[in-house]
Amino acid sequence: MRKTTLLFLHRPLEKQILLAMKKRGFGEGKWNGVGGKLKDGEDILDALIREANEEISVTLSPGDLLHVATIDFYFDGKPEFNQQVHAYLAEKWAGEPQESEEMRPEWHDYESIPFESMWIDDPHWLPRVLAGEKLNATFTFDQTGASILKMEVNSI
Ligand code: 6OG
Repeated sequence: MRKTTLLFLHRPLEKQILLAMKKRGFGEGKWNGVGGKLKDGEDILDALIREANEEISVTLSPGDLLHVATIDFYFDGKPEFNQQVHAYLAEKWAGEPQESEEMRPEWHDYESIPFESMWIDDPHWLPRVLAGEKLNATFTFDQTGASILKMEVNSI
């Protein structure tokens, strides 16, 4: 399955997470972390560091990226959308997050994450990783991603 990356910057002491509004492409109109597909020859950390720089202009060191979840997403009847998302958190970075053509970043309190404008899987795993858990999960969506047909979320 195709691998993609997903990274959330956060400030654990202030209990704030940086979400970015996706302005185009897959997931347009949704708040999410930053990330995307791996380019030829890249590993997951290379791709995450590149995407964070392209999408919100921040610089990250590999040692500051904490792997928090591996999530297999299946779309019923749309296998071309299937992807294995490698999700990370970072609480250290260089630079101030900036808007790009693809993403508009904004800080949100953990208590008021706008789940109604996010992928519908997010409430099932994001609060758990923010609370310190590491997870393996599988979600099966309908063709459009509007409803979850099956899910499994396990602590590792
Ligand atoms: P590009 O197509 O922009 O990469 N992604 C998902 N994130 C969440 N929270 N839920 C999902 O449920 C997702 N499916 C994909 C991974 C897509 C970006 O969107 C994430 C990538 O960061 C279905 O290159």
